[in-house]
Amino acid sequence: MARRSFGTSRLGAVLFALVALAWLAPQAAIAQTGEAIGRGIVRFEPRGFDERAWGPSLALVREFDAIGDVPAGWDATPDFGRRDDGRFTARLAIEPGTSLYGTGEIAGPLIRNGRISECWNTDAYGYNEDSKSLYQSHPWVLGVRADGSAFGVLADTTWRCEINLADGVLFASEGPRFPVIVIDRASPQDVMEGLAELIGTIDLPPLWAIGYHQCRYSYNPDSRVREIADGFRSRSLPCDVIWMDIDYMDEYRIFTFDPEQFPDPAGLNAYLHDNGFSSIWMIDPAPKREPGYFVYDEGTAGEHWVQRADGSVYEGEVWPGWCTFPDYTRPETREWWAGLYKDFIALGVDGVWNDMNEPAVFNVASKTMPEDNLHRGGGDLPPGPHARYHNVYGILMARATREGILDARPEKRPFVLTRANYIGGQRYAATWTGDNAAEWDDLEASIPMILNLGLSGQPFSGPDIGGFIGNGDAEQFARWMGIGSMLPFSRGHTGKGNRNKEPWEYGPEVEEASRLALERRYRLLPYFYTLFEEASRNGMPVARPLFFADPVDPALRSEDDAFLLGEDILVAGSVTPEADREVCLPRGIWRSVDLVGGSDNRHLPDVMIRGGAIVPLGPVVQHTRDPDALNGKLTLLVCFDEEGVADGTLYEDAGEGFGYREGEFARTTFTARRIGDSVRIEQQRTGGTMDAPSRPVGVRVILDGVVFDAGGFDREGVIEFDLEGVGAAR
Ligand code: NBV
Repeated sequence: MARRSFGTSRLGAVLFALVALAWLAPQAAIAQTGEAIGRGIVRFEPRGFDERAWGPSLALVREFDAIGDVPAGWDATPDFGRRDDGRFTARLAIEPGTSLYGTGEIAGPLIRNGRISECWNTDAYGYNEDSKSLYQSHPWVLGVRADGSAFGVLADTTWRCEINLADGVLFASEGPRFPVIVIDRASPQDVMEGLAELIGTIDLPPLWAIGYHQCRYSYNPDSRVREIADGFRSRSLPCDVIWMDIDYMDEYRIFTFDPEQFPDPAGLNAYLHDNGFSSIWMIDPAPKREPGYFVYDEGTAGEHWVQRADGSVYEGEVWPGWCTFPDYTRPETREWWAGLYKDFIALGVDGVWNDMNEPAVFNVASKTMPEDNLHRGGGDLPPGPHARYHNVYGILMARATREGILDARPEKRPFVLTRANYIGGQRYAATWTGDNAAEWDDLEASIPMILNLGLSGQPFSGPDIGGFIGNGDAEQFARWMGIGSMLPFSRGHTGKGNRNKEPWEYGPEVEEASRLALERRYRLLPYFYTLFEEASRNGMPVARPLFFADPVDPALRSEDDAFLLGEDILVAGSVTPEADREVCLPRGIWRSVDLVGGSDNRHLPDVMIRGGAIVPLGPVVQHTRDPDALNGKLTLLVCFDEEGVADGTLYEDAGEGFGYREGEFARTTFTARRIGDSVRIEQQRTGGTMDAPSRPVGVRVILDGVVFDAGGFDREGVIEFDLEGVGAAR
């Protein structure tokens, strides 16, 4: 096993636990009531919970009515209480052998037993595993018992909330008494589906958003953006998106463009589109306080700003200097904010990046606005102090942004990336793990961070590949590309003043490793897209922990140097300066596959397929605007189980737009059987009304150490061939 300095120190966990136990100290008990709101889902309320003052849940996708009493024999019942420090608590005891996960965006190891974190959205520049709060809040814990059955606990509060896993699961929240929802089901997967029933899922992203993204703080002027785009194409490095960070703005005024450096944003977007790229542009929440600047003037006229406790407009310092902050709890303000995107999107902007929306404020110790600032609410949301609405500032902003993009361009799927968010926020935006550093520890943390976000309802996330802070080195960068290209959101990014971190900047060896890494991603695109579609239906993470393959195997519970993509692909690479690694594999057959050649490249992780799986592969394309991304040759990668059987699924649609909601998609199930040397694969349409694209079909069979390639098939009926007849590819 790779040595890990970022999260497995036993001593650290024990110390944490001791401190945590001290905090658990005397607690006054509060009685509770519970009611079933779904299959294996019970909502508990502490006595004295004030439903009317509470308002609607911002986590849940809708209100849930009771469907019955707490089921007989239910024992996942929390105890409510009040701690000495005044915080209301809810605590669920756990059985020995229970492993805890989730808690949202958190650095450190995958397994969270013994850890304490706090839901309080924080601009956590340069965080590490001791940082108790990062940018997002997910008051949610997934527990997996020794027998593989699982439960999940959601503290349905937006207030600052400690998650203390020193002794069972304890939530300790500021603010009023809060309800808790417990899911108790047969497996972690089943609990994830339950969570999706409660908090919803992602909307299916456009295909281009699943490609590789290239960013830096900042590519400016616009000629540099073109140069980067050309750099990818001239070197045949696949890439779908180029990002514009804050320096495109006119002195950091949101919804404006620097007249010297970005005089023609529409022209720049057209150039990117012509070259197969999409463009994403940053929008921060806080406009400059400057009479005459249209965003400030409109917001002032509409009374859209967050107020101080005394009712005056709150002002705080951010990039443009003194700024005002939209009060996204107000429906009128969200509508106004959404409307600002109309002209912006009309310039050919494909996606929006919301940063700094914790909200981050400069030159104050709290790094955010005063907790007694006033949000006026509206609609169902009651007025309340910032302490109540702080953790949902980001989700409300992302929601309004998404609605704005959709209004401006109703025929396309919106893409929003947000830094701050709240549980349920995957409904509106994807995310990245903020300002990490170009350190090995941070590369290592990338995997468990993405896995725990996935286990908290956010399947679309990734780290800054190459590290935001500092330079790192070539070896580390290449490894990060290898791992990062396999994570759900795959974007290279780095901070101002750092060395250039485009894949070609480290010399030919790293460029070649990066090319192979990116080609792997594009080859796996049909599989990734199928997984995203699944996530959009049932909330299953795209990147999953190894214990999903066998929740009963205790050896898999802490494995976080490797991860699964869906059920069928396992990615295991070294995340330390040492090239060797020892990963604990789930039982059954797992075979290494060479997706694009060069699988022995020492920088790249091992990619394995599960025995019993068929994984759909596409051709390597440079970007998803290439028609071959949807129509090019489909290769069925087949790895038989012990019985000589394998199956898999492929989801296809237009890659854009909403036709899929009316059935314009094709879901195909492939079932393969090997008898002696002969292979027979049945293709069966199992969903959708769209004609399956008439792409040529090939089959690659992975046997123990031998690979067979067969081709010339089409999308209909049965595929049959003889292994002897096609011969071994290698
Ligand atoms: O907009 C600049 C950066 C951005 O590149 C980064 O990804 C964000 O996390 N932003 C933070 C603000 C300044 C960071 C020092």
